[in-house]
Amino acid sequence: NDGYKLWLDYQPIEESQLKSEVGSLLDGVYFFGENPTFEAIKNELDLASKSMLGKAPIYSKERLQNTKLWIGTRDQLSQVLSLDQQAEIKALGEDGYWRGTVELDGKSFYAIVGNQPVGTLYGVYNWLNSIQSNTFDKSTELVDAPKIKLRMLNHWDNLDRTVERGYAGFSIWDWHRLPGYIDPRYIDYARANASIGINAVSLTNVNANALIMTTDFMKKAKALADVFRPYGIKVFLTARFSAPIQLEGLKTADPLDPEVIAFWKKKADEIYSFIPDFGGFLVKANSEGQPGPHEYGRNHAEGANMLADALAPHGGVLIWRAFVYSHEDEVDRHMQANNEFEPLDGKFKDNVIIQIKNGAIDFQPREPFHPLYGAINETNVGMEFQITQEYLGQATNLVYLAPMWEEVLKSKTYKPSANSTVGSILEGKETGQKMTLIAGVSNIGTDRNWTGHLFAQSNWFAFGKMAWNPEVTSEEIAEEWTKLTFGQDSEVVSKVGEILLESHETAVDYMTPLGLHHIMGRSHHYGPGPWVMGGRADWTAPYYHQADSLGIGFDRTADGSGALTQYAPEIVEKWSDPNQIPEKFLLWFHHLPWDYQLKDGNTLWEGIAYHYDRGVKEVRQMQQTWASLESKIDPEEFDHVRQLLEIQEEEAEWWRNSCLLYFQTFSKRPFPADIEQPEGDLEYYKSLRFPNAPGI
Ligand code: BDP
Repeated sequence: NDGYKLWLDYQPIEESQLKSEVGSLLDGVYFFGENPTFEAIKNELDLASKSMLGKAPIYSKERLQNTKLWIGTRDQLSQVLSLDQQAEIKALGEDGYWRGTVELDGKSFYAIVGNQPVGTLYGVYNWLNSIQSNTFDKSTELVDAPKIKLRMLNHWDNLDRTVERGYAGFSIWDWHRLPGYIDPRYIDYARANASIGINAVSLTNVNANALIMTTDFMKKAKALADVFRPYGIKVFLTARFSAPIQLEGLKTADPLDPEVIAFWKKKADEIYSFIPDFGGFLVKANSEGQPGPHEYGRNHAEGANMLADALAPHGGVLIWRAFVYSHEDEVDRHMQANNEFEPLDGKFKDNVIIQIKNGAIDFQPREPFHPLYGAINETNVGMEFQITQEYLGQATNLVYLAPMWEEVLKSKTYKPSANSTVGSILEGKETGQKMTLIAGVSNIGTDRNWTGHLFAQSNWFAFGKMAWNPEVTSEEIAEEWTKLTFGQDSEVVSKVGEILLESHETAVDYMTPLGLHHIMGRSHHYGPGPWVMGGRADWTAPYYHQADSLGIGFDRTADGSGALTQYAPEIVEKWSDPNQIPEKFLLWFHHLPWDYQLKDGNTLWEGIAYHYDRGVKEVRQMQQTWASLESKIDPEEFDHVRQLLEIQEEEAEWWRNSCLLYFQTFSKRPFPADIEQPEGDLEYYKSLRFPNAPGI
């Protein structure tokens, strides 16, 4: 098994009651009506049935005779569903579905019903999933509906097929052969996304290339949109703010200039002529050198609203990123997004969403939630997670990210109300926001298994599940993914679950424990680089760790940079006190002496050393756990993960040795005697260069 089939590999079912029950349902499938989404469902049922049961489904032409399984929409089934059932389904909204048994004239039928065809598709995937994980029970009714409207992948794919921060090969979009050639992989991609509820994709890098707005590329994007449509997936593109200058030779890209306004309106009209259900634009502006409204003395709202107006007549959405910071600004980078966006709250058009990263710095192994959550409440906000592991071991480290996302989603913001959490804000519960969004930076590429590391598939999977329901736990998702990927064996399920659930804390331990951050290698972010100096201050490591002879950590309290004061008073009060702040965020907000006493009685210096050392030991534990499953895992998959875990062990040691030897030059203290003594020479670690590190 090379992993290509992802969680949709539909393992054969052993002889059992489940097998005969499912077999009998698939012997009489009736579709209420025809449409492209139902064709997609048929395709999935064919694949699943052949693989799980060894036979093709039988489709009946008549809804009563020889029929067991009904598939359709609420409208289509209105004559056979009770009024109560119809009301229940209607309440689920556009993407919701119901599945259960319906009695008619003394016969019972199993029905999968969505309000729209795409809801039916989600219901079918959920049903197939319950069969694979052996939880299908015909007598229980099941309803489900997403809590977030736009569940979106952001590809950082360039038009030359390189992928920014991509670690799984090249871009799966073969722009050169599009629109004429439809790679079958596009369909498998759409199936995988639909099966976990993802319903939007932005195809191109946020560091955008204006060429995507040319007619030729629009035709290529249209070809992809046509493939994705039956699967309920909308296409978005990244818009480069300077496109009017680059493509049309205008003198300016000023958002208030009539010619600029006309340019974008014309572009939007043209895109919609190719893709009538086009999602909209995703924009990175005035960040890391990208063009934007600031060049013309305009603010983010003026820039975003101009593009939003161009999309509005077509029902499009403008997603504007809050990832902004400038090195001319002397202020702590942590504070810059709030400084720029809080004054603009309420000034954005209704079809604008501000897409905010989970934390204020940049997808670190662990970050406290971004202080913009709860701070702007008259503007639509959406989440940006990073599925690709830019700062989390890239393609070689096994790190299940769902616990990190769960931690952020469950964080209490105390704003706008006492019980607000990041998740409740995103769901629109706090402000009544209707257009809700959770986006994730994709980890997909041309590698046969899509994600480079087999276990990185779990992150794509978990992202979809959490975007659908931000209240689900990482533990539930881990179990589901494991069963779908490796089967039902209880030892496998529990041991893989252990590996998954401990992997994030493990990575934090050997990379950035106790709130340390941004100490990775320069620009490629591969491996440790706590010594990285030179150039922009906020691109150096000492800017973030602030180690000196007295101690370590970034003082962001009111006495320091003041970034902490951007949070709600409840948080400010607690986190300002090093004894009350959760230790996982200690050095994120405090500069503390090397002998500062931690909760377990160790000094800060000892604590740092123990965390790094534990991280390495935890990786070895993961190796052992994996090794114990050898007889139960497909040999190809087993060996793939075994080899990568070996690399991960070496990299964890590299992290530990580098960081501890480096920080020791400031702390001037010995390592605790009971840790594995960091070996090697700091100069050696500093001299390592990785000119071809991927994904830059
Ligand atoms: C950082 C990446 C950079 C991205 C940037 C962004 O290092 O490649 O362009 O974020 O999100 O994480 O715009």
